[in-house]
Amino acid sequence: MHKLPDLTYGYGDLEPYIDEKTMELHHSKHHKAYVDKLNAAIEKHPELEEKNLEELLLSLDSVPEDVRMTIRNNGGGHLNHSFFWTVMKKNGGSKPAGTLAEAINSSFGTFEAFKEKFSNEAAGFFGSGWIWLALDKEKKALITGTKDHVNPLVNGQTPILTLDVWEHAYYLKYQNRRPEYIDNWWNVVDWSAVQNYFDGAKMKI
Ligand code: MN3
Repeated sequence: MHKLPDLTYGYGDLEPYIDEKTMELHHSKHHKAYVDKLNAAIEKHPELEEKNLEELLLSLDSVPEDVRMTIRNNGGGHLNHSFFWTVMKKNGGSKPAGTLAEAINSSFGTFEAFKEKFSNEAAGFFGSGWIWLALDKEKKALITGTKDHVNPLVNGQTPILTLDVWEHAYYLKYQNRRPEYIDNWWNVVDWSAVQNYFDGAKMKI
């Protein structure tokens, strides 16, 4: 059984940048629904219980067709949200240091240039999806966007930071002002968590 992970901070701890009500709905309703639907799909095919979430999403071709889209969408939703919660914290923000800062500078020039490019990709992304800072196989940092709940792992990239740009992530507080949500979100990024992912830490799920 897949489980909704606890947050390591309170729903109100990301205020005023991400409001308490949005966090509560996003975690306890949206994310929980993905977990519940994923579990319901797996119950129909108990042999799928042996695979962890990443394995399932990386081998969708071998998942029975009647639950393939359900597992793709809800398994992806579970994986991406579980990751998203871990790259934010109360009193986050500031900027990366050390090897992570070097990788960002190497790919984008400066941290400010990286932030601007990431923000522009996030603001301009059409529809529902995610914007990622990810590493390619040579550990070079890149920015990529994925539709729906696709995770860059399926493209051979390792995610180290993400931003949810589905409307449910910001609409209550920001309505159609997605760029304002993005600008404020930088204040809750947990760069030490991003550094850990850069160093090869695996998310526990
Ligand atoms: Mn979401």
